[in-house]
Amino acid sequence: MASAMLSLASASPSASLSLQENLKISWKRGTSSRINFLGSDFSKTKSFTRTSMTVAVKVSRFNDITMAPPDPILGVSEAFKADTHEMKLNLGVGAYRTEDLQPYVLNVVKKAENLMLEREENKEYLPIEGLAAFNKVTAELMFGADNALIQQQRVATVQGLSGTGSLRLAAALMERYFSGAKVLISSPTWGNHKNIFNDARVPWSEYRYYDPKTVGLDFDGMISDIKAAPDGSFVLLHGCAHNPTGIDPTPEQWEKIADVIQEKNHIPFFDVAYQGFASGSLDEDASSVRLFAARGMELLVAQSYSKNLGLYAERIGAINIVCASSDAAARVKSQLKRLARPMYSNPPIHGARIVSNVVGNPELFNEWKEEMEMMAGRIKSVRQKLYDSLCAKDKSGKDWSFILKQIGMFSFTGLNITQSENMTNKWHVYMTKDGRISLAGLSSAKCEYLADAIVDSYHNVK
Ligand code: KET
Repeated sequence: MASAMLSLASASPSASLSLQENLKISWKRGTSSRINFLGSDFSKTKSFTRTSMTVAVKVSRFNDITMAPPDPILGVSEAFKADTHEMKLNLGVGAYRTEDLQPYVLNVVKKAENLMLEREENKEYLPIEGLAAFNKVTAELMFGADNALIQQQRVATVQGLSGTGSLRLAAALMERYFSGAKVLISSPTWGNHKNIFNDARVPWSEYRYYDPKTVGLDFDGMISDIKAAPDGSFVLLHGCAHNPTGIDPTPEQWEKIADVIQEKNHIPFFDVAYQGFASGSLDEDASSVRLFAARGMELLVAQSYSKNLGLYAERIGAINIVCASSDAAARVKSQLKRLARPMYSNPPIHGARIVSNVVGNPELFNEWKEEMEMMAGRIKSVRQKLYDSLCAKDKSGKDWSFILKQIGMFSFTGLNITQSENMTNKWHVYMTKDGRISLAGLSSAKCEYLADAIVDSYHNVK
């Protein structure tokens, strides 16, 4: 912190005033710089009469830095923690909770960690591209172990700092090698996408996705916006369980999206943060990516194990870039490593070992699938119960069936900002301001309370 020794006269609002007068003015004006004399506050000094001396004035070099706003998603959890109301409910961040609303560590994760302890594995640095066993199983999980792409070594896979870090690394590659190309992102999308591309200096624009009238997909809008984009743009697609809407294209619609992307020579970029969480099946949730890959298209896929293995804080995921040849894949991988090295050097090992132990071990893999079905099933059951409660409580005839049509962790309620604020201020239900609620943070016991809050906010707040 900057601490400049200044003569009092030069630091004073007016050099002709006495020290005490100067101090009074300075306190009244509420100046933020604290004036210290030999380490003690002037405010605590009772009698001080000498007028000429040198004092230390702390002048921050960071004075021009303004306070950043809280994060629209992670900031919600901070506000929730500060609330002491007994009915408070955190439906902000997409993180799975048990029926008792407690965080959940999967049994397969505990087993994988026990294996790691038994093997007394070391903590040496990983290579820049991450743990080889992890990269192998993660690409297999995404594309299918028997996919020819893998045998042909056409996938450049690099372990990333979960989904976010993997997206960010790909964005850095786009900025370096596709200068000027823009990325199309859905409207709406996960709040962090725009930040990621902004920080990487990749230009973006939006394509239509959500239609508030039908509370469904604006498929025609989406297709025409993708068509209208300059040839060779990147198109960011949510592989499954679109965040925040919970609305995914049908398999037929995916085919048409792939047609347009191919016609336009665009590059599809999948963000897959919820594999297994949409349908309960890992393969089914990878089908959009596999459909594009089967057409021989070059594409990018960012993966995350935050949700499906509950490894939120381990920061484990990957970026996969499918290339037309193994040669291109090797070069792309080398450049991803080159970008990663000065950014974070190499990735953490703990989560990578957990994933490779679970996905690479048939017994644990099957157990994982069962646990994932259990988690996805719990979310489906609270979704149904919330819908039933809304229908029972709301006598206005409003159709709430869109809640049942949405999939994944979230429900996009259609509540506007003021209504969402009412949910929090009056009902202590914490959620993002776009009207999204995380059903993964809801218990059956709280469905009725939540339905009361939604009905009140929807009908009594404009
Ligand atoms: N993509 C999407 C679509 C996404 O929803 C998230 C996280 C991520 C990537 C990145 O997750 P990571 O933990 O970096 O692998 N979404 C939840 C948490 C967050 O905002 O960070 C959320 O929307 O609540």
